[in-house]
Amino acid sequence: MTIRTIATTPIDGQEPGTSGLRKKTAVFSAPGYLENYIQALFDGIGGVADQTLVVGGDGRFFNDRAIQTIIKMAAANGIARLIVGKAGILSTPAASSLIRDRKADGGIILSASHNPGGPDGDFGVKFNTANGGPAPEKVTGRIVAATRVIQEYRIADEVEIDLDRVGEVRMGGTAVEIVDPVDRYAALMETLFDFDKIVGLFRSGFRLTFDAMHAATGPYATEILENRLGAATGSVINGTPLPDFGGGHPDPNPVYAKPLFDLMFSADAPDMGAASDGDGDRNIVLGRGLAVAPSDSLAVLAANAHLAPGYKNGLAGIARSMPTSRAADIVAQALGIACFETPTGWKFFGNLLDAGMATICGEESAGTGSNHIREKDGLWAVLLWLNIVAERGIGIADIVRDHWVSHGRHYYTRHDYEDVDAETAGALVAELRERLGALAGTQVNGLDIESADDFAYTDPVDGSLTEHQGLRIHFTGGARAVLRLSGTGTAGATIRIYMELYEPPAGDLDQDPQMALAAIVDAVETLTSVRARTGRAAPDVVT
Ligand code: G16
Repeated sequence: MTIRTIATTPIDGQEPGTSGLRKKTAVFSAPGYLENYIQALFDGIGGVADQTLVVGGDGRFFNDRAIQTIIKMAAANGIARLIVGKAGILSTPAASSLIRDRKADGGIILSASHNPGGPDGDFGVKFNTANGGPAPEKVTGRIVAATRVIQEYRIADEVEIDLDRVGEVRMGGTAVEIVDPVDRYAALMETLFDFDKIVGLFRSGFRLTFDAMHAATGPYATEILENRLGAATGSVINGTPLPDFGGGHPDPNPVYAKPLFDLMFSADAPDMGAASDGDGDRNIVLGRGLAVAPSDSLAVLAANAHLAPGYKNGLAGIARSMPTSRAADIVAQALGIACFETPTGWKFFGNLLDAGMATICGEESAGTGSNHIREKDGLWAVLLWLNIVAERGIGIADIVRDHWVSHGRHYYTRHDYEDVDAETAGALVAELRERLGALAGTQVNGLDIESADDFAYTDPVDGSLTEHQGLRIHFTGGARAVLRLSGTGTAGATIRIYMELYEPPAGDLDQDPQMALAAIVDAVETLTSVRARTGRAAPDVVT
């Protein structure tokens, strides 16, 4: 094997955000960009000689070429073994599971998640550690440091590997193993859920539409839902992964999964609708005429998890990201277990899961998962919902309403202002941060502010401190607003404003969330002038 050592210089801005390094595809595919980052990644983790890494991506445009480059670079850097998803495709949950099962030293996941793909879309690279979870900040910090001093990268001068052929080939001293991940993942799901019970549900005529959005989950969903569980053929739609996701935006929210939402609110709605995102870690679940808010989904799943065999002994604890509604806290309180509040980013759940302090985790951004892996898992959430429906014998909407009746309802909404000029967004946040200290005890639009702060998190396991994770404004009576900048966008800045209001069980549980939260929305506008400053009449996305 001939190894070429190519001289290079640092490239600005190779800094991972909430979930890996995400950039426009054109940036990632420019000569040397991916190579620089991959070499810095290898250097940052102390080299890959004699290691085993898992590699795969969500199948988006440039996925295949990027994997060929990574294989040649890993071989040139002396790696012992690469475990690569067939056709270069691995859903993020499957990658996490593979890293753990095969006791790999880590994995490289190529995905920009829910962001659109294609030559004009986005691309991303994420590094996961040996526990199967996203690298913690101390690891990404070392990778960033390596990007700033890189002087050369190493790449093997070899022919490309046939990624479609399952089996093992060699590149110099490196074993390159191409695996089909679907069976292994399906087998893991069979250990957690009562497949017979769910088969019975489908036999009784239960109808499901699962929108795989032409992304990574399609093959797993078809195998598990249709082939193993007996959902009617055609229950999985858009099941073939495509490099441009069929021209769609693989984000399962009301804007980008509109056809599914329309179906579930139509007269011919099936019993359950669900969708996952580009790399299969996010999910949305809908009943007839009801989209389950992701924060509610976490709470309902946690409250009912004991109905599934994998969780029959109960939960050790629940964890949610700070902007996620506090519906899960009420469940934890009722169950007598802890509820942890972490910054946004699945990486912050890793330590809690590893330490056995939390069993189920979730986020408002349509992510839920458990200690079976170290990533959120879209299909897992759908299967847990199915298992719960099969056990309880009532529909999704009834389960959610029943939950509100016993625990109260957290009205919740997130307003996103996308592609905002980065300076404008930064100034808006900085000014509000400056004023936080003076807000407590004041009134805005007739609402009393009880406290306001800038969220900081001390990891209870390793004691690490993460600051500036979102500005919180608590109103008297328990309502709150949170404002932060997204760490996953690739164009300008995205301002996210999260608002919630708790209605106790005896209160009015059937309001439209936007109506219920209108006063908080107005108060945030008064405090920030976000619409005027961004020049928008309304948010771009409302969840
Ligand atoms: C990633 C993270 C999540 C986070 C989400 C949104 O998800 O893993 O923890 O909630 O981004 O982050 P932000 O608000 O910073 O844009 P994914 O599915 O994009 O990998």
